[in-house]
Amino acid sequence: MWAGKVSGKKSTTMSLVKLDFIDRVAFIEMQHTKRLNCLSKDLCDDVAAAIKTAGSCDDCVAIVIKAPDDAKVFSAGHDINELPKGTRDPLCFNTPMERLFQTVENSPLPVIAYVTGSVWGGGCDLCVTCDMIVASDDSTFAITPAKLGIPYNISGVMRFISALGINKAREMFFTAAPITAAEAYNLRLVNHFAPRTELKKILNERILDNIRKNSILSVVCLKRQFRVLSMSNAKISPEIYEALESLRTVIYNGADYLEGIHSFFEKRTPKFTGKVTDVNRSLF
Ligand code: YXS
Repeated sequence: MWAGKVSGKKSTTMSLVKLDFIDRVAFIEMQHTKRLNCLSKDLCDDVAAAIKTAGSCDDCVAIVIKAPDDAKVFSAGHDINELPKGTRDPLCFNTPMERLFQTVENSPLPVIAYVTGSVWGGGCDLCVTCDMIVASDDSTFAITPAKLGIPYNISGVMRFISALGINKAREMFFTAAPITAAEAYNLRLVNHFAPRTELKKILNERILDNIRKNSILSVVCLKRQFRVLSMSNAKISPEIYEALESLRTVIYNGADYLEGIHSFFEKRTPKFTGKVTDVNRSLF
């Protein structure tokens, strides 16, 4: 966990993240590449600390989260090693990955995902949580709970519905299949995509240079408005919320959840045995 303070605008390296300030923009590079930037507690905490540091610098106007420019994988998603082995909600409010998403949402500054390579599961949700995404044309995006028998959480599903529209969100969740950067652009999930050699130029010319010229007070106010308004139609009663959570409890206590995790590490195709009748129909 990095506890240092950024003095001036020099770059700073925490254990798994490098924080550079370039022309009033904070670049947070996830450097846990030997673990494919999977969102372990340590990586989530370091990225969140860097976001908070950037948000507390009086002349920073935007934050970019990135992997190394030559990364094959932007993020392999939640660290599967750290998923609870049943009986505990893997994606509840105060888990490190969810706390990272809350930090992105609550940062006063626009947070941009600069994606190079494939993005999986929680890594995809991190991008969707960001305010904008620019991606290399060889990037792909996949949300993967169904592949691992995981019950995704309500706020995460809401984010995808809000970003993609409900039918494409359903397709991504039900199939767990990656979509290309071009498809994500056509769905308006990705703001801009380009070959890796041109992506930094696009990021600066289409987004950062303009934000640098604008009033940061107005931008901060707009970010808060977008956050609140994008979730404003998510009205569910406490009873419905509790029914959905009961359904999730059945799933992460079920056989498929552990099978999904074990099969991943045993490098084999999962043999899911769950049946629709395992789910108490009265929950619907
Ligand atoms: O065998 P070793 O020890 O070298 O380790 C392998 C992988 O086990 C490991 N690794 C991971 N470890 C923990 N959590 C992960 N998410 C994870 N992903 C990979 O990294 C080492 C190298 O992986 P390998 O050999 O598969 O590399 P590759 O280049 O052949 O393939 C790269 C990927 C990313 C396509 C492949 O590693 C992969 O499919 N990873 C899992 C992607 C995924 O399904 N992520 C979802 C995690 S769960 C999550 O995010 C949410 C909770 S949810 O599922 O609900 O969305």
